[in-house]
Order: sequence, then C-alpha cells, then structure tokens
Amino acid sequence: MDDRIQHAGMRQRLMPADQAAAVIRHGDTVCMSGFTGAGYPKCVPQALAARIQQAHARGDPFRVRLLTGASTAPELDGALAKVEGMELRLPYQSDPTVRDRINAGQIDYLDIHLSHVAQHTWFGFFGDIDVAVVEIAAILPDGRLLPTSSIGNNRTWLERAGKVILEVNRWQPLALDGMHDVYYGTALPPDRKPIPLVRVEDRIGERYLLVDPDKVVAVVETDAHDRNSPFSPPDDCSQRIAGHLLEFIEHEVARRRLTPRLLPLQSGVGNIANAVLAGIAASGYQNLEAWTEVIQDNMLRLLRDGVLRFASATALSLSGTGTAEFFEHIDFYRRCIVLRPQEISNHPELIRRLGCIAMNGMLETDIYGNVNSTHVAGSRIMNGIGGSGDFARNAFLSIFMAPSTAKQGGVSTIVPMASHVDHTEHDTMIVVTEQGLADLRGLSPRQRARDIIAKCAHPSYRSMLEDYFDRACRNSFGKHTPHLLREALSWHARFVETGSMRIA
Ligand code: 0RQ
Repeated sequence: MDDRIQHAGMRQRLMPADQAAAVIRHGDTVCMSGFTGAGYPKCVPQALAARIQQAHARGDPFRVRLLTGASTAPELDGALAKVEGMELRLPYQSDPTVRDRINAGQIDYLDIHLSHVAQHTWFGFFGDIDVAVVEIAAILPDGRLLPTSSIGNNRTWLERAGKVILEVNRWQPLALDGMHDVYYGTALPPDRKPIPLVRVEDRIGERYLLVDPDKVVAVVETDAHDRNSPFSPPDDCSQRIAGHLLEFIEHEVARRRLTPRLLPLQSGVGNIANAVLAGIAASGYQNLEAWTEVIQDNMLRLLRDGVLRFASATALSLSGTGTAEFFEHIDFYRRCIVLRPQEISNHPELIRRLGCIAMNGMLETDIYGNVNSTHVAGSRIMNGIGGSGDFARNAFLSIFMAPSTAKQGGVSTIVPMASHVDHTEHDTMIVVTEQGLADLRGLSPRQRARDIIAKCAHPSYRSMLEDYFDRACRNSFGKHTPHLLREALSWHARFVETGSMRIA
C-alpha cells in the first residue's frame, strides 16, 4: 500500500491496529471520523474494544469519551458499546447497543446539533481532545490527506487532537480525489466573517485535509467497506406521505411561491425520504439541487437522470448496490457532488441564504406543531436530533413527516402535548402524515391545532384529540395555547403503562 502513503515520515509510523490502539488510554476524549455509516475507522476501534475487554477482565477501569461526525457502524459504536467502553457519546448515534446503554443510564449522551459539534470543540466545551482516529483514502507526499466517503468533523478532529491515528483504507477509491471541499475559513467570535458560498456547487476550501505530521503517532492500513446498509423500497404509507407532499409542492409552484426549479432540497434518511425523492423524480422536475447532509442511493439516481443538477453534502450513505453504481461512474459523480465538513453542510447561515426545503422525519408532533424527533415517551432516546434542527430552524420550508400511528396503531404520532421538544412550533411549517398535510404558516396556535387534528391525525385518534382540544379551549388556564395540564401527557403515561395510547 506504499502508493497510498507517500509521506516518508508518516510511512515510518505504519503499525498494526492493536499497537496503534495502545496510544488510547482510560479516560481519554477520542474523536473518530464517520458520518451515517461512511468513512469511519474500521480497525482501530475494534482493537481498542479488545484492549478494553482485557482491562475489564483484569479488573481495571477503561472507558473513553467518544465524539464522531454522526452515526457509525457495528465495528465502531457497536464494538465499543458491547465492551462497556464508552463513558460519554456525542453527537448522533443509531446503534442498538449504544441506544440500549444510553437508555439504561450507563452512557452519558450529549444530543447536540450536528453543526454545533465543531464549534463547541473549538470553544473548549468538551475539554482537551486527546486522540483523533480518522479514516482517509491516501496520504500525499507533502502530508495532506485525501478524504473518504464522509468528511464530518475530520478537519476539527485533526486540528484539535493532541495525537492523531490515521487509518488508510484501500477500499476508498482514489478517484474520490476532487470531490471534497474542506473550508478552513471559520474563525471564532468576535472575528467571524461571512462564509463566501452563495450556490450549492461553490468551492470555497481545500481539496485535502491538513494535519501536522508531527502529531501523527500511528498509521494503520485497512481494506474494508463502509456500512453499506441495504436500501429498502418505499412502502405504501411512505408513498402516501410523499403524495401529499408533492401535491403541496405543485401547489406552491402554481402559487409562484416556488419556481419549477424549487429550492435546494434537504432530505433526511429513511423510507419516507426515499418515497419523497422517488415522487419528485416521477413528477417530471429537472435540474433541481440538493443541499443536504447525506447522499443516499436515490439521490445518485436523480443525479444520473438529470432530476438533480448538483448535490452538496458531508457524507455518502450508500447500499452495496449504490456503492457499485457510485464506483462505476465516479468520474460522472465527481462533477455533480461535493462533500464538505458538517459545520458547512449544516451551517445555519448557508441554509438560510440558500433557502432550503428541509424534509425530516419525526416521532411525534403535538397539536400545536412542537415536534419530537428524538425521545420516545419523553425519556428514551431513539437516535438524536442529527441535523434536523440545523435545517428546520433556518430552511425556507421546514417540513416534518411521519406515519400517523406507530407500534401497530398503539401510538398516535399526533399528541396533545409533545413529550419532548426538538423543534418548536416556531420552526415547524408543514406537518404531513399519510392522512394529509397541514400547512401551519400564518396560523395561530388554535388554528394550527384544528388543522393538524383534521388533516394529519389517524381517524382512530381524531375524536380523542378533538375532545381534548375542545375541553382545553373551555377550561385551560390560558386560551392562547390551550392545554389541560393534568391530562396533556396522559397519552404517553398510558403508553408506558399499557403499551398503547388507546383508552381500554
Ligand atoms: O421503531 O423499528 O422498533 O418499529 O421509531 O420509526 O417510522 O421507522 O421512522 O426510520 O424514519 O425514523 C424520527 C427516528 C424516524 C428519524 C426518526 C418507532 C417506530 C420504529 C423508527 P421499530 P420509523 P424512521 C438527517 C436528519 C432525527 C434526526 C434527523 C430520526 C422507530 O427520522 O432519527 O432527522 N430523526 N436527521 O415504531 C414510539 C412514537 C414513535 C415510535 C416512531 N411516536 N412513539 N415509537 N416510533 N414513532 C440524518 C442525520 O441527521 C444524520
């Protein structure tokens, strides 16, 4: 693999993963690359997990504080959580073992906006960064680093960490070269300047990541693929949600609030997002743009078909089939995709300037539009807020989508009061379920409640919600946002106690 490690000094620090992992000590704050299962280190975390297990077997404590870009994969999050090696985790995660341990109170989890992670690190809010473990595709002769299928927070990790471990992954194609734009112009307040980006395709930074070679204590070779989760075709419920949303977008175009080129699309991950993108493709739109976090299989298809003209993100999150397509036509995709640090892909200034159409999933919304994306029954974390808050607060159109029920109908996703709020009523413009779409723009709280209940609630919960709202309008302490405080969270209490929100 000498062709991939061309810097003489760093080549001398080539070593096996277990030797590299020995740099990491109990109590360290460790920052790793990785964003939605792309570009995470695949070897050192597993070697670290083995060391942690050995330490625990000897009766020695060994836990680290782990920061990443976003979710990773079983080889990283799963491996470290299984050996009880995490004291603290941030930001977004979706690993079942990590989730269980957080919800058992064994891992401290900080659920913060993805755009905030880099600046909070620079502000020193997470303390000193002891070690960074970053996957890269190659090391150039002058020591610059070719990034991989994700950039995430790598720029910040490489600059802030005291020691750096590089995983050079041969699986990541060298033809990625030219697809990245790493912005180095961010400064701390009060010295910040505007970020000079006005179009989704603008390049404002460097093609490579920079690192001080003296900090690189270990270089490890790997040849392992990204998570490559399978891509599931949209189900009926997702297609109905997409149908309502597409009808709404057509209406907005007809009203001239949008042009037929729309505005840069941000799409969350998952089945509903897939259905929406497939619907956009089928509706005849052309030359659209995406300003988003993650590019999934469906966006590749849209780029190939000319539905999308350009897509900017911080990571690719592809299935095995999507990866094969991407590798085969990488020269094409390099002309219409750019990957950036997540502090730029999710930057409020840029999302506001570009005027994105933000489409994200939710667990529940209350009748006033306060959205919960993260906590089941107010206390159990699902994944985390991810980038949904970065986009929802600043988008031109902020859309939240979910089926109207969950858990085989035992849960209504439209509830009297949200059990946890990630996106306030002030940020939520559109709510859509398979039942219909509520456009909340310009409506007062009571008008919003009537619309959400009538258009989005499942018929089996609609009369319960109407009954709650009518009584709240009569008996609430204040009539601006009517609530019955003793009853507002009783639906969630019933779900926790009986497994269903329905009244027996
Ligand atoms: O659980 O799998 O055990 O059945 O939650 O729900 O319907 O499959 O929806 O996969 O789109 O996830 C909000 C979690 C939705 C996601 C959330 C249960 C349901 C199921 C998943 P089971 P679905 P999705 C871009 C932007 C925050 C981050 C974000 C998310 C499971 O969209 O993490 O938007 N969003 N990032 O049964 C109890 C409810 C429920 C419920 C659903 N009200 N109560 N359980 N479920 N609603 C990406 C990044 O930022 C990186």
